[in-house]
Amino acid sequence: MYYHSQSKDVRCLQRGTSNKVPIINSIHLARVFDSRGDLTVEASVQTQGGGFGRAIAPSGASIGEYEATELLASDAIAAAKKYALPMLEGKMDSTDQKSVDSALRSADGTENFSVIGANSAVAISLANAKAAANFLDLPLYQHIGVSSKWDSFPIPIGNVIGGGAHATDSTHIQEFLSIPVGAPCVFDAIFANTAVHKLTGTLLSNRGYVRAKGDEGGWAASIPDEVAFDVMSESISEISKEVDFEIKLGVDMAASELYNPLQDCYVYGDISRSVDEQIDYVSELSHNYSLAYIEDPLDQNDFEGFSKLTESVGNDSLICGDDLFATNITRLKKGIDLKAANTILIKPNQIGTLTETLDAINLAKENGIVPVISHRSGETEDATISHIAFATQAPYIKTGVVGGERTAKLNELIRIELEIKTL
Ligand code: 2PG
Ligand code: MG
Repeated sequence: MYYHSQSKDVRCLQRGTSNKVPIINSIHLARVFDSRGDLTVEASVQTQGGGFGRAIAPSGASIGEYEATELLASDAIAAAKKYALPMLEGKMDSTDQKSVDSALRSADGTENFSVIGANSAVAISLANAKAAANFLDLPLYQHIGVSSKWDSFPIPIGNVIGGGAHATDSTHIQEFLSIPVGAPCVFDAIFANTAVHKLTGTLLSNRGYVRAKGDEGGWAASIPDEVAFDVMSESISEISKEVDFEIKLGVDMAASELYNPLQDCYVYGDISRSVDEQIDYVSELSHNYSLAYIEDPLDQNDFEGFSKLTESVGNDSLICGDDLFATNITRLKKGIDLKAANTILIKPNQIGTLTETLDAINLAKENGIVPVISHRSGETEDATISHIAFATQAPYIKTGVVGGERTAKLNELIRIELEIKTL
């Protein structure tokens, strides 16, 4: 989505004026709580010359097989203190993010961060970027920005009804998403998502369903998936009229969670679908509900099935690989070769460093794959992904609708949008 106002080049803004090299002075790691009440890793990085940055690792519930390893917070902290901190403190220039991230890689020594934990790695990596930005006196999105123009904004994709691994006794499909594709600005887009969320709650109540909330703040109710589609279609069309721009429907099927490898089928309670039936079912959903976005419609190992589906409905719907790609460029390259998807979900903690997160976004863009920057179901007040989304001019960000840990990102998007308009 693009702003109508003329773009302005802000890269010419004077970076930090200090001559000092912001060597990392100290990294403090602490256990803090996430939105599920689970412990996670917080990193605070202090540099010479006064740079300070803090970041917190998020945590998934529907965790893909190919994600970097999340360790127990206490183990991740102990291992990072032992192996990573000695390679960083007093040695690395925080403005050289690539070197900091490759030091994290060498300190760990594995492909999946199984020694220091992706939770320690991502917290340190993101906190370092924030410390460098702080030293340079730049907002984070400008420090990591690969664009010379700030003329577009990411459309927030909002979780309105949630089930699967995020809520018991709710839908089989994990997320029913509101996507305000026609919104003229971030603020209006967020407003539309909140209105859809409210109206959906009311419609569920009116139909006599008891509502709870899932991990990401989406409504959880004991309803068949078809009812969720129905209610969402109604609220999206109603709110579309009210706000006077188009809102589309999307889903995260999180199909790796539905897949039964022993029987090679997808299980929705009493209904079970073969792989071909699943592809047909998803194609029908795409047509029946004009789905703008379908995430993980098939199991994380089924590149072939993804290719078939993308061939069949890829012109109408964004077919997004989350567990399929795990923000990993090796898997993304395979997906590009096989034309498995036209969209990739980007979660920094799936890969462990900011550099590799940006590499995945760049590779996607170079190959016409749409990057969607994403939160996790277990979140905190950390709003780094809002900066990554603006920095990379990603067209979408998936970060929920309600709940403090979700509004932390949404409100940060609003702040960035306001700032960009004054540049
Ligand atoms: C997903 C995410 C975020 P989790 O599947 O896309 O919505 O959930 O963090 O549990 O993997
Ligand atoms: Mg997903």
